Amino acid sequence: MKKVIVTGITGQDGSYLAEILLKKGYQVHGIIRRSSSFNTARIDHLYNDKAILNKKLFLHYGDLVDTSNLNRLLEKIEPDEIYNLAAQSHVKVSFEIPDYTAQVDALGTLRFLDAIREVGLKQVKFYQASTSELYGKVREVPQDENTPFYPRSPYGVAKLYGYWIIVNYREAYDIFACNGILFNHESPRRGETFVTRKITRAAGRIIAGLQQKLTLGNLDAKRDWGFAPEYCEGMWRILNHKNAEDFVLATGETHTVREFTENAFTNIGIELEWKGERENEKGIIKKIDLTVAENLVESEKDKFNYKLKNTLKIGDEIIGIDPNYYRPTEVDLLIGNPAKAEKELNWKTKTKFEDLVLLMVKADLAKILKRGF
Ligand code: NAP
Ligand code: G4F
Repeated sequence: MKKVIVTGITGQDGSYLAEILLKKGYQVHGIIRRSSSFNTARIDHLYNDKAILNKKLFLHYGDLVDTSNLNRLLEKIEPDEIYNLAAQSHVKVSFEIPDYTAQVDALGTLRFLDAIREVGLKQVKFYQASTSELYGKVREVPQDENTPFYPRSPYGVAKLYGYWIIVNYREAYDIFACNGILFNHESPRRGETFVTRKITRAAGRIIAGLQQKLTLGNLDAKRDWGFAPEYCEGMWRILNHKNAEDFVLATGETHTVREFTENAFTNIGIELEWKGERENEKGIIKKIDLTVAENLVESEKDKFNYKLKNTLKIGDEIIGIDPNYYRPTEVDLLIGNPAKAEKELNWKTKTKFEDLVLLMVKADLAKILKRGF
């Protein structure tokens, strides 16, 4: 049985990757950090499975800012593959905590690579969660493995260090280390403060009568959004390619935050109309049909404890802008070219933009009607 270490296993990607690796027959060792309350919600379904926990899935405390612990874990586990997904992953937050972001996202990667060298694990393969944020103020459209980088946030700069230290250790010490340059990927497990999940959750809460308004920042930023589990399968393919190389994973399509918002609200029966400009812009209800939301989750209604209960009407202002969500430097346009991954890894996204929005809205609405919040 091959052994694998996954850092960031409690995150969106880590939870999907753990499922994929367990299905492929790996023994999975997840690194979790100590928190004052439970932080394992995304892997509880694995954690609570007696056939899996401490048989195929093992959890260890660890932190990317603690070198001694990384060495001990590598010596004890002797993994065949390592997926380094742990990060302070929020771009806006990285402007508030740039030093910590660099400690984890830049130096954390170095610490891990150096621990591999120190322990002498010659055969181990290392995946680094690189990002389309490296392209930042983009130098070409679309972006691929040869596009020059121009990061626009402390997060992007820290991840750029991570990218180059992978390349350097690969060339200097012959470590099988690869960067997956992944464009945005989302799911019902996405953190609630990233824009897609913030929108789909708010759509559910607004139609359920639990929230009056959604407040956003830059509506015109464009992102290449895909479905997270497909990208986690791509991570495995990158590490199981014959050569240690870097790959872009993306859909090749781009959409604005505004389009994402319009789509999400259409899925719950609300057609939006935009009025005003910049921070005075507002999203107003142009048409509303409550049966759309009811029909969306009809098949799950036996599990619900709550009912849709709202007083929404045409003309209500349900979206506003708060400049606090603007970033000091923004990444305006991301669109990836996944041709290399399609050709060499036989990897391709399946879930289209509209289907991604739909599945996220549906999951959030069902969750809200089950739990009541
Ligand atoms: P996420 O949901 O924010 O998960 C981040 C994970 O890292 C969590 O498990 C978190 O633990 C853990 N973590 C944070 N700081 C840590 C530390 N100091 N030591 C150990 N663990 C730490 O992120 P994600 O969306 O799954 O993304 C996974 C990786 O891919 C990240 O490196 C991200 O930067 C990168 N990436 C993501 C995307 C995307 O669109 N999702 C695109 C490109 C690259 P807690 O649960 O305790 O907070
Ligand atoms: O959802 P976001 O916070 O994701 P962002 O900044 O693109 O970063 C994500 O993708 C990267 C890959 O490109 C990852 F490396 C990174 O770890 C993370 O997963 O913001 C997307 C866009 C931005 O342009 C932002 O300005 O949405 C805009 N936006 C508008 N209103 C907002 C909001 N973003 C957030 N988080 N919250 C808002 O209210």
